[in-house]
Amino acid sequence: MTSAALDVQLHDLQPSADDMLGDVLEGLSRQPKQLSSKYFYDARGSRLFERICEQPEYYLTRAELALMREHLSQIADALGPEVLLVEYGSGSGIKTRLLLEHLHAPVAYMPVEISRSALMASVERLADDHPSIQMLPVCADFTQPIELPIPDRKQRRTVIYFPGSTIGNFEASQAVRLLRQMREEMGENGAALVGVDLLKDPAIIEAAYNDAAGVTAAFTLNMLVHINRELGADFDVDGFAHRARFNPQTERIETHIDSLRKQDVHIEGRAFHFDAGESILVEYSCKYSRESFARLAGEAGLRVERVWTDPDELFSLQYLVA
Ligand code: AVI
Repeated sequence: MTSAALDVQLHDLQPSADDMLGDVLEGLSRQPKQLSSKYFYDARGSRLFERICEQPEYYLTRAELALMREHLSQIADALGPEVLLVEYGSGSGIKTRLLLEHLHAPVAYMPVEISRSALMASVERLADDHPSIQMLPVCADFTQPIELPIPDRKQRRTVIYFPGSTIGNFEASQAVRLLRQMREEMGENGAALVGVDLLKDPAIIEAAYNDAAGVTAAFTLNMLVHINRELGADFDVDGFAHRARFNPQTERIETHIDSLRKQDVHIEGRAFHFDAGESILVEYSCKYSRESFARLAGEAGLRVERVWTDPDELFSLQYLVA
C-alpha cells in the first residue's frame, strides 16, 4: 500500500479486531483479571499519554530528553554511519527527531507501530522535515514475533531503538523474549538502544503514576472506553477507579483498575462479574538498577556496552550489542 500524501511503501501486518476480542475475553476470564496495557492506546489514550509526559511528577520523559541532549554526539558516534534505525513504536516525538538529526548520514528509518493512522501521520511529518531520510514504515504489533522487511543488511547496520522505558511495561520473561527478538533483528553487527527507567526513591516513582491533575487516572480508565467502543462492551467507567502502587519486592509499579461496586459487564454476549474491590491488572512499569538490567539483557544474549544517564541518574539509555 502507498500513502497518497507521499511516496512511502507501507509494510502492513496490522492485527485484526478479532485478536483484541479474543484477548480481552481471555484476560477477563482469568482469576485475577488481567488486560494488556497495549489497550490504553486508542487516539484519546495516545493524547492522554502525551499529557502524562508533561506532568510535573512524570520525570521519565524529561530525564530521557536531558540525557539525550547531553550525549547526542557520543550516541551518534557509537551507532556509526549507514544506520537503519528500527523503532518499536512510531516516534514523531522529539526524541526520535533528535536522534535522526544527529545520526551520521545516510540514515533509513523503520518505525514499527500497531496503529496505521498514527504510523502514517508520524512518517509524513518526519518525511516533510527530513526528505533525505529513507522511510520504511511497518504496521505491526512489535510485541508479537514478526518478520521485519529489513533491506540490504550487509550495507547498513540495523539499530533497534526502543525509548521511553516501554521495555518496563513487560514482565521479565516477556522482556527477555522481546530483547531476544531484537537480537535476531539487529543481527551480529547491529545494536539496540533501549530507554530504561532506573530504581530510585519509591515515593518519586509512585508520584509519577499518580499525578495530582489526574491525567494518569484518566489514561488508565480510557482502556474501558476503548474496549466499549471497539468491542461493544458496557463498562460503566464511573464504576471503576485507577490504582498504581510501587511493589518493592518486584521493583515495579503495578497498575490496577478497581471495581467500586459489585457489577456485571457484558461483551459479545458474555457476562463478566466483578465483586466490589475486585481489580483488573492493566500494567507493569518495571524499574531496574544498572545491574538488574544488565542481567536481563544477558539472558537474551545481549551485552551492555554503554549506559548514558541524566545528571540525577533517574533514567538511562542502554546501548546493547550481541
Ligand atoms: C509507555 N510507558 C513507558 C509508560 C510507563 O511509564 O510505564 C506508560 C504509562 N503508564 C502510566 N503512565 C505512563
